[in-house]
Amino acid sequence: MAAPDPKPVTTADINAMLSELITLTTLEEESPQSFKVRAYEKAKLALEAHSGAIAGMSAAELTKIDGVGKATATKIRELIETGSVEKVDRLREKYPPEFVQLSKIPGLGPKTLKLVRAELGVENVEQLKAAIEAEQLRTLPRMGATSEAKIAKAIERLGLTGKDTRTPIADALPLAERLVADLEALPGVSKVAFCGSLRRMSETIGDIDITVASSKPIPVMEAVRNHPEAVDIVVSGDTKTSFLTRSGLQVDVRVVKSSQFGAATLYFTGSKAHNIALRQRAMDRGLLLNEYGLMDTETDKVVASKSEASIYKALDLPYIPPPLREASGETEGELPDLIQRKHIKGDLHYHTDRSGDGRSSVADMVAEAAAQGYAYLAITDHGEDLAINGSSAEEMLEHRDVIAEVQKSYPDMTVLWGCELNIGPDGGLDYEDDFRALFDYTVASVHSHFDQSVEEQTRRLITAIEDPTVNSIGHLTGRYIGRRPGIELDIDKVLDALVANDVALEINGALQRLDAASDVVRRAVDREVKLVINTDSHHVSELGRMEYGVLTAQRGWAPKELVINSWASSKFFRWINR
Ligand code: DGT
Ligand code: CA
Ligand code: CA
Ligand code: ZN
Repeated sequence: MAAPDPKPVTTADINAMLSELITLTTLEEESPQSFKVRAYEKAKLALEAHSGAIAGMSAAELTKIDGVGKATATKIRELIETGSVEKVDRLREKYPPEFVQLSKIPGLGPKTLKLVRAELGVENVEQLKAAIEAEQLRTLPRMGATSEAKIAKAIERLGLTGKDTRTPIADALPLAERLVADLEALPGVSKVAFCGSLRRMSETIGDIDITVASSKPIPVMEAVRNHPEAVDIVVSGDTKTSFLTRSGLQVDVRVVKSSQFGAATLYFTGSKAHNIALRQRAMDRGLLLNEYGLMDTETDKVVASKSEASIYKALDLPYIPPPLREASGETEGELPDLIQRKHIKGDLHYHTDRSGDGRSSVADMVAEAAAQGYAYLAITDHGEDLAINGSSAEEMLEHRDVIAEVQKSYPDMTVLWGCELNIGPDGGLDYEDDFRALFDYTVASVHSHFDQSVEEQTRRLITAIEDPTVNSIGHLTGRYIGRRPGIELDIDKVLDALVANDVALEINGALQRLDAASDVVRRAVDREVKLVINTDSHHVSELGRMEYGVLTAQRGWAPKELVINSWASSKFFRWINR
């Protein structure tokens, strides 16, 4: 195969470059608040909010975008023209991936990190753990036994230990989607799917598994080895290649015949325990199930292999969606009438640029929701107590008029004037009670005070749930998967309060959050807690999160009937006005 032309640089590549530049510059400047870091961050947000094709723009055109400075524009052009950015390459050498990983540990800021490296020679997690064990961290200036213990706990919670390092789904899924698209574009490839824990919507991913259907595996393997994400080849054979990405994430790509694609995707999606249950079921029927197909053991004849659905059918099972394949009852007895993306009739946690962190206008956000075919929408900009991002009562009243004006253009979609209320440290909420009661719809969420005790946090949540102006609880724990642990709660007590007060529990579809988590959703379903699946969009590009929210709901076995934003308008409005 001839050397492929250099791949054109996409918006996703530019975004990835800027993210990396921000991470590396934070280390270099020893502060996330440094002028340079803030300039790159500002530019990244501005480019995300920009609708035009960035890759075709000149440096001069780029700097015309509000927020994009000359330094960023030059680097973007450098990436487009040469395929790399010299400054990034230089910083990468100074801060290898293993070292960058250390900067993700809460409590270990760039200044401390520099000190730990210079004084103790720590370059990676293993060495950091050794230094903690030897009680060396506490000897550094501004450090002590308490901060040392805090960092030790953070390492444990993030699972950042050598080979056990798991990647948050928010980092793995976009990469997998890009790889799948690139492989689909290869000649001779008929189907591509990512499988494994990622397809089952696990919160963290050990490695990415991709299955390709093609009758010509050799050139597919060559293309995989030459892929720009493949910085290190682990193994490569005729039908399987494993490589590492720059961040150290492993990707396994396997090529199978088109006729065996169903059996292969079923096998590599797992889970292992689900596979074992299916294989046992096959044996009970005189059949053999493996990654090539479902076979009759007497005649060796293939019973099913082309599609997953045909295999489940031959095993007398309904099609089991991937998020349920965890051997937690899905092959025994009835499945619920699961919520699906097509059932969703509205988004009920949705920001505009009225919020300090919102990046699209009311008109644009509403237009994008209408394009989804939604019947209703709740605009829930931040309440007044969220420093810098919130709005005063007066601003909210003006906002109501703006929303009412935009509403006129969308007769088929009801746009609600809502609010995302902050749950204070004691469970108190934004605004006066009377004012709060004016909103058409509210979602109340925790945004601060993450280190109270379980008892305090539980009380805090229940106080908010009992407030008569609260319709739903947003992102229950406030976690960022793999980055920030959420608040700790007595989940049973919180779920009981949700039922008693008829308040809905949000499943937030942002990949960093996926909060409430699927195991909490399943416990909520057992108690018939009402659920609501939202995107928490802050920009018109974020509405696709609804799919991830739905998959998380499925992983929690959520039936359609409990999901309030799958209800017809009449039923939904009766519920919020009850
Ligand atoms: P991960 O990568 O740790 O997040 O989790 P998975 O589930 O993606 O696991 P992985 O990548 O080791 O293997 C992918 C799938 O392949 C797994 O979900 C089920 C299947 N598989 C792997 N090893 C075995 C095995 O020993 N027995 C069976 N029945 N299936 C296996
Ligand atoms: Ca995997
Ligand atoms: Ca694997
Ligand atoms: Zn929000």
